[in-house]
Amino acid sequence: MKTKFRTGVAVLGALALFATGCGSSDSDGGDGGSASGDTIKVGFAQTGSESGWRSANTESMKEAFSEENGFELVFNAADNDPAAQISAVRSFISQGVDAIVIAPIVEDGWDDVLQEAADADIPVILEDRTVTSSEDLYESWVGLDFKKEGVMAGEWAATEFGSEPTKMVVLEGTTGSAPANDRAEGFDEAIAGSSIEKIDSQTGEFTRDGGKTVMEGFLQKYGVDGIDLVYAHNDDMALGAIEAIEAAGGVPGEDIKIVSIDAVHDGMQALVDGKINFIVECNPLLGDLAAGLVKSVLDGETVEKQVYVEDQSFTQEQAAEVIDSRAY
Ligand code: GZL
Repeated sequence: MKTKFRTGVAVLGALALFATGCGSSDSDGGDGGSASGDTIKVGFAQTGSESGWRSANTESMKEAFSEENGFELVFNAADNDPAAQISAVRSFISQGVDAIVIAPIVEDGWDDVLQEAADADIPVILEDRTVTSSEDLYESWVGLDFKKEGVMAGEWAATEFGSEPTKMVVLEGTTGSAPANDRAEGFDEAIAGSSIEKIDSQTGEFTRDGGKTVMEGFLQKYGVDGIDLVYAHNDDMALGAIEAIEAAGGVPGEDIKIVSIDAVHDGMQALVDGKINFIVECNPLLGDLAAGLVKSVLDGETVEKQVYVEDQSFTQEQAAEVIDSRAY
């Protein structure tokens, strides 16, 4: 049964502070290890390095799980390979780490290794993406509401195109990942009843090259004139689509409008430049919240099962106002 994160605690203030660098690690990351003051050894299983978002997330996690904050971090990036990521978690268990943090590449297939961590009495915190395993198998999850992000993107599209017949192609995120599944679900719900027709949909694996290759295929199949809208599950794929559209002689943002998710700097710059038309943010700066959860769990404190961060969205004008002051 898929666990949907509709309860839990929404934190905007704490993250907003950290996002602007005004926060202090003392309130979440903490100075020094657990209450006992010992260094905390944490295994962090990251997805890989597939996008600008992922780079910002990794940087945030490494800054929060620093030696000065009382941690010894064992870091693994699984190059978007779910089997390799599970092997990394098993390695953390055999190393006897104090806690494990996972950004799960895909939602399924986690029951066995999470049970092995529980049997070894090693608490697991999920950051960013979610899993379909029972929530009894992890202490807490901190991240974003991907379905809501999809709804926000779809509502913009439905408003932008109204009752005008619109042919849309979708650049999907990693197959089987929570953001890909939930962003699709939310967007489809939001455009229900509109005149937007999804004529094609394919994964670009959240990468710029993947988005470019898939968009090149769509353009060969439908032509610039046969596509009105691109819904990209992340900015990196949208940026790849921009390259493909321009190479085909089209004008991105005009001949073919683009709506995307993440709001990383390169995506926001393309929005300012009018090559993307609307972006929903997905804040990657989760490190301090994840570090705070690890310390709370190890100190025997009760933590929320879901801690999710509110999203915002940007038009071209709004992006121009904030792009120079953003933390990523
Ligand atoms: C979302 C995150 C997604 C981003 C992509 O929280 O898991 O993975 O949207 C990233 O850019 O690759």
